[in-house]
Amino acid sequence: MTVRSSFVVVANRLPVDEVTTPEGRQWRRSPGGLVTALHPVLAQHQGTWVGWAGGVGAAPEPFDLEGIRLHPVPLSAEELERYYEGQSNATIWPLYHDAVETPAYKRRWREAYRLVNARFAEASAEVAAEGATVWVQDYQLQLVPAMLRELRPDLRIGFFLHIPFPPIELFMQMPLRAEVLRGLLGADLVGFQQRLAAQNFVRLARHLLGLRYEGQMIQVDGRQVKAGAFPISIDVAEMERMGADPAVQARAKQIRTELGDPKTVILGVDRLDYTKGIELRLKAFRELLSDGKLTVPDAVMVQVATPSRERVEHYQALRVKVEREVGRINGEFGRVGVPAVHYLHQSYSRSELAALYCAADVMMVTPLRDGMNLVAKEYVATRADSGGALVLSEFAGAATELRQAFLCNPHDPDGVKDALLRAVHVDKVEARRRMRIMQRHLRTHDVGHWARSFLNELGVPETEDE
Ligand code: GDG
Repeated sequence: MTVRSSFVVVANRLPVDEVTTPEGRQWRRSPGGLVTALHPVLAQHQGTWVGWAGGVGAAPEPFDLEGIRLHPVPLSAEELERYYEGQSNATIWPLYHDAVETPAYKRRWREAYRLVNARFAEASAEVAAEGATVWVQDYQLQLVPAMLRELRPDLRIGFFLHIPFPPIELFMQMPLRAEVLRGLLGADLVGFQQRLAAQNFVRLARHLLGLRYEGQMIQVDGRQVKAGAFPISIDVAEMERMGADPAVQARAKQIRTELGDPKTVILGVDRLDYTKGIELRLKAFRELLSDGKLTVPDAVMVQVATPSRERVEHYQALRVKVEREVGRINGEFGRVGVPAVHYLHQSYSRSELAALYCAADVMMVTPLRDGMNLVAKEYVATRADSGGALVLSEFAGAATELRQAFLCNPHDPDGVKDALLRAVHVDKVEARRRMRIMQRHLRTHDVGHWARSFLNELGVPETEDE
């Protein structure tokens, strides 16, 4: 029998990984801010999470894990290629990130997107109790709110977009534009990372569908749809704990030793994605070495580039470009046993990441466009010593909040070089002052605060934290 919940989260992925243990294959809760934030609400309402479990073909039966009901939605290999890699990650992702790579438009991708979104809507309709609240997440599922409302007009529906929402001129390129907009307008509340994105959305509603709006409230078929900004955050307490953990600190020290005890460790941590500005960061470092403003081995760079979307063409091309640049820098400025850039195309544990954050004098977060960028927030929260300096792109959502970072325009190479140099040479007292202000901000703006603000606005009663 299907269990019905009064609170349902719908996201492309379920927050679990299948792992092999001595007792056989088992599900384990995957780490991540979203599930941490939503866990208390889900647990309190005997909530259900609807999403893809990974793997293709038939989906596993619904199951319970740590007080949450998980309801897997199946994807075939072809759907994975067309709905996920195609429409989601080769059409919508680049388009919504200012088309920093050219979006590709394919009819069969759109058809698969529609079909898979309908499947998610049906699964959500099945598990939601009468009058339940359903919170749909992100760009892979933009058609779900309207499809779900059609099936279940009794539900309260929220939607949150984790990536930027583009200006009208860009959005208008998309062949599926009216359907996507109508899809989103199926929600009662549509949340964005930034105020500007919410404004883009309400203006688009008027431009494309002729809808009237006042402030951030849009009139649709006699209903009111509210748009708003809800900047996402991280589990600050957890990052602070890790930063203060003696084992993490010892590992940070060891990392510095392994790097040859340089004066300055410069760090980048990103999914290997063309929106993250990895190449331009490497170029800035190379030019500073070649100008003689930085020298190896006094300064070294560590770039963690976590493998991501490896079957999508732009990602394959990016990997080639980044690795060529790393090779060029090391060829020119490295010595035997002393590379200038330590490039790691691997995935690390949370505690190893925390140790890297603690080991870094300068953290470079230079996306060309980013909804928020959690790495920037994680770096700040982890620095129990209030040491380190953050170089941050103005085009990351995080720049709205982390004003004391060394902000730069990633499209201007001289600006990036200048911000990096200022961060390298900043006076310790000044660096600490900046760090402390940002840390104070994060303590009151963690991911729990994000979830509560959104759910309050949607009209869900306040829940106690676990
Ligand atoms: C999207 C939006 C928005 C990275 N490497 C490893 C690893 N990570 C973790 C980081 C961080 C997360 O992945 C990346 O989050 P970001 O926010 O930086 O970027 P996206 O993946 O693009 O996320 C973004 C976010 O959604 C939330 O709304 O901020 O703008 O694009 O938490 O620490 N984690 C582990 N090993 C790694 O090697 N364990």
